[in-house]
Amino acid sequence: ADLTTAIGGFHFDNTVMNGAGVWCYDERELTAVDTSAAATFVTKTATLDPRAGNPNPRMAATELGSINSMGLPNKGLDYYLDIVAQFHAKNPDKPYFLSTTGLKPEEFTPLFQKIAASNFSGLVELNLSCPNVVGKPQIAYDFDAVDRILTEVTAIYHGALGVKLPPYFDLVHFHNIADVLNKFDLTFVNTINSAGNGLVIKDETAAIAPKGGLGGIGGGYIKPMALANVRVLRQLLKPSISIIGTGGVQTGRDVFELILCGADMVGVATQLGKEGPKVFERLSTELSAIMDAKGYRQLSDFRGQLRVPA
Ligand code: RRO
Repeated sequence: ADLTTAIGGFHFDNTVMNGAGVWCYDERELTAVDTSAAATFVTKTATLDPRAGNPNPRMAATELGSINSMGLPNKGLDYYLDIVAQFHAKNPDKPYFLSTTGLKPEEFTPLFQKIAASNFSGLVELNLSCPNVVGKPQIAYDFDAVDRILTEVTAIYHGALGVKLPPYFDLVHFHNIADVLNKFDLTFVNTINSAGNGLVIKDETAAIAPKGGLGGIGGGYIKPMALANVRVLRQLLKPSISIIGTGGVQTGRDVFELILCGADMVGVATQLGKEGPKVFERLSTELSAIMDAKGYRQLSDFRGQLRVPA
């Protein structure tokens, strides 16, 4: 089957990629995703200055998924701008995603001035949903803050821009975030980040150390929330905003279901961490088999076509 897709004017030869944070920290990891069956990669979320992140242990995999409180460890914006430029030089027709965020309100302008001044020509994914920096709330749960940040950023940055969102759990909140995002010329939305501040216990002990054991939950635990967030945001966002669906993908069936809810591209994080970059080949093969069995030749044959009982 034909698994090609597009986001804005950017074309991709597959529909699965990594979710930010997994297999994207440095040149070695990015190269492994770049040379896999993945459509492309997104970098680890970059801050203006490099960060070490939270103390270990800060990530744990479980049978059902994962918990992490990495605390935004990254090599800094300059590193990722430089490395993406190198990949772009080798593969001029392959669009790449750069993830970034500010740690305080004053950082967004210098971040985007720097990106605008660089030769970056891919898509920027502005992470508004990191749950793990001590003392910092998840920005996208504050709708006025999102409005202020996007007003500021879109005034100085005119390249392709999207936002990474946390899961929403209330229909009023879906409307609130969609009303803000629809005011801007965004190219895409990526939904969902991990579900913030869960707790996993092993042997009467929290699985991770930071934040008293609390961390973002990923994997199979959050798939129903990912499906709902993709589905409802597809219904509420203007059609010019594409959707990357991320959350709980373990099989080609999960990729299929996110597309059925309206996803244009699908992100894989927890399962990529467990299985490594060969996961993209398996997911593509499984998705193709499902499409072939149903007689779907391309993703647009079923994208957004979820049926609901009458
Ligand atoms: O680095 C992290 O702790 C982290 C980030 Br920035 C994020 O967006 N989502 C997540 O689960 N962990």
